[in-house]
Amino acid sequence: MILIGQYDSSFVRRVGIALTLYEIPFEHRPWSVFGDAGKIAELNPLTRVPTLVLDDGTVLVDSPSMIDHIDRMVPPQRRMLAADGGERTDGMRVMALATGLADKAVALFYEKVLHEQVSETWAGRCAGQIAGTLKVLEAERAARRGAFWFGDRIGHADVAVACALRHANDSHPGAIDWSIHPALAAHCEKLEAMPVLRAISQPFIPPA
Ligand SMILES: N[C@@H](CCC(=O)N[C@@H](CS)C(=O)NCC(=O)O)C(=O)O
Repeated sequence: MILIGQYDSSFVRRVGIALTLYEIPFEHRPWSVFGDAGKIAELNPLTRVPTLVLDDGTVLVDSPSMIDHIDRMVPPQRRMLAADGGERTDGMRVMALATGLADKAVALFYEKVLHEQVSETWAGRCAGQIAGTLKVLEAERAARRGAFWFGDRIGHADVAVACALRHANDSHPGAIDWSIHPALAAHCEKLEAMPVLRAISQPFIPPA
């Protein structure tokens, strides 16, 4: 299995973290969506990362389908998402809030660096969507007393939130006011201190 993309992408990072926690061997190719666009496009017409090449040559092109695939490679008791019921729905919902926030942080970054004239309408909309999602995630994490979002075991939702917020914070320095998001600050600090998050990590590199 080959995971393509740099770990400063929250989407690539969360897949790399899940593969590592599941002890699934994989090759990592830290290709850039800009510098290595041609090589990525040969595998993934969307020219995006993560791109995951499975052992049979199948190419997966977004992180939710990768997480779904690798979950099915491990026994049910090791999976980082409840098998069914309300906790599965909640896990999917928190993951979607986190990855949706990450989508908006990426969109805002591209707006700022790739357009000669930044659309203040679009930039303000993205910033508002990020702020609104942070508020919801903060309230939810504050209401949960467990070591992790859904109890005492790390799950995909925990990782998705930590990766999304690390990327948003690094790509938009100062944009997250941690003083008004103390539960998320504690969550991220705890996750980022884990050996797997320290290993699957890379400082943010803006497109050249
Ligand atoms: N929904 C996708 C989002 C992937 C994504 O937006 N990746 C960014 C890097 S963080 C990318 O490839 N951007 C290049 C582009 O969109 O052209 C996922 O979950 O994998």
